[in-house]
Amino acid sequence: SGARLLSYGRRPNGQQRISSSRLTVNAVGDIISRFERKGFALKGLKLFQTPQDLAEEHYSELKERPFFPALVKYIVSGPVVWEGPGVVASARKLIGATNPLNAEPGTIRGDFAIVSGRNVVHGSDSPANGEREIALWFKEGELVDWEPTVLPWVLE
Ligand code: YYY
Ligand code: MG
Repeated sequence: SGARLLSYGRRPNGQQRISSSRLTVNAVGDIISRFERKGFALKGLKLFQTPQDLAEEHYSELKERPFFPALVKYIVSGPVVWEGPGVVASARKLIGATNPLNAEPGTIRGDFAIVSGRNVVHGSDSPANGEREIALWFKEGELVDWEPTVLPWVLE
């Protein structure tokens, strides 16, 4: 459940986690690099065939929308978890607007996508939703408890 994962690992004050999924694009390394070079810590990554019920639960708040069935089919590849201060808002800036035609060049969707239905990456929209999604995609012990050695040079 969410509560179990919320207490997993050591998170200094001010740190948040975001779940970012969809790895099926020919730019996985490039996309992961963008979060790494910003300074966020990679805490989890899985590549597997996403069960339909997991995809439906992940996007449950969108189930009445016309694009829901297509979206559920598109979420096929597995989650990534990033940790750092302000990571939710910051990652959503790195990711760019939902519609890639409105996403600025330099953002992931601005650089790698054209249509909303293939906008390459997901990003949780709040810290609480990040934790909800992480609990859906990962079991206890599947996130890695580590800190980058450069952390003192990234965070004061
Ligand atoms: O958080 P974000 O991914 O930017 O957008 P949401 O409004 O949460 O929608 C989730 C997902 O649904 C979006 O990334 C693509 C898809 N979608 C779509 O295919 N067509 C739309 N008009 C709106 C969203
Ligand atoms: Mg969203």
